[in-house]
Amino acid sequence: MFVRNGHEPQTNLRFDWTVEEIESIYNLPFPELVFRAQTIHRRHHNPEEVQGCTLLSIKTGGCPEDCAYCPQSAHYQTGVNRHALLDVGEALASATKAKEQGATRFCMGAAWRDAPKGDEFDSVLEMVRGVRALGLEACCTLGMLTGDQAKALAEAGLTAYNHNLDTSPEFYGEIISTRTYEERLATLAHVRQAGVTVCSGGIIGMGETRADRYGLLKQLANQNPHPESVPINMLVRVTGTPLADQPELGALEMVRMIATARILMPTSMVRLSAGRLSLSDEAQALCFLAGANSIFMGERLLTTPNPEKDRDRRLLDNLGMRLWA
Ligand code: SAM
Ligand code: DTB
Ligand code: SF4
Repeated sequence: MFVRNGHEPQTNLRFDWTVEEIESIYNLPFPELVFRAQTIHRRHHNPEEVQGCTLLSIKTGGCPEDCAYCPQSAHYQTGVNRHALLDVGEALASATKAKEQGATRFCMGAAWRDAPKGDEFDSVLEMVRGVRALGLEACCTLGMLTGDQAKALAEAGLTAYNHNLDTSPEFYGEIISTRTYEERLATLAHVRQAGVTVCSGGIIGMGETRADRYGLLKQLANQNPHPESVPINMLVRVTGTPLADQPELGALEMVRMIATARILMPTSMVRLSAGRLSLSDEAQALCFLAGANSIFMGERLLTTPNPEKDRDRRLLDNLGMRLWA
């Protein structure tokens, strides 16, 4: 009945949203916003199901970039346990466990500025082939990619590449100084050209204004095609990072962000990503009503905690919802 995973042909969609239009959607009266988002959601997705994804940090910490939110940046003292690239066997054991727990997508993250050349990259290709052989979707996030690296990942069978724009072009410089917005966009173009689906989203709660959230959504929604996958993260405030003391953003802001993303990008997967530990069951239910159709499962995201599997099972049971089988 539904074409899953943002693979529906993107016809009759718009790629020319203005900031004013996005602002007027984002600020609709809450019942109207959620109703519109849910109406669009039901046209393209099964509202009873969410996709379960599992993350694995295949290379942790010591990253040369200075992303102000990130526990893995070498610029900040966060106490993260650094480790070099995992063995292929370890990564695949973790993917096997993720599958047993109901995940259908396995995402491998590495704290690199850009994907390496040589043996390490070959190991990542091997991991991708192994994850695909388990029957799972494979996603990687390895930093910036060249066109050739994107092609090699495509040949290994990679389903999606995650590379977030994080925030608006205007606010970006407050958060990251070691690479530019244009470099991020260039990597996304390489991924697209290689025929790998694009996973790109951002983070809210970093001290940005609502206008910055509209700006991020405009960047994402005016790509043609839209990113097939749009992760919306709520900042996980990590001690030692410059954003550790940011005031907590209310959950309703997350719901507005998700609903607006759903309205602008009807066929994409909208992923309720980091930050679920700070959301109540009721807030997460509102996120699903607003069109979120994926969660990260398992007790750990990359380096920070995530709800335990029993809590998620109870949540979905209580809502009469289920994971993709
Ligand atoms: N190093 C690669 C890169 O930045 O492209 C891949 C790994 S990086 C950790 C993946 C994404 O995680 C970032 O783009 C960011 O959006 C998200 N992220 C990192 N730390 C976060 C935090 N504390 N809270 C929410 N999201 C976070
Ligand atoms: C995304 O947008 N969120 C995930 C995934 N893509 C790679 C990562 C969230 C990381 C949260 C901080 C951590 O656990 O280190
Ligand atoms: Fe490095 Fe990625 Fe963290 Fe930025 S978000 S510091 S690039 S691991």
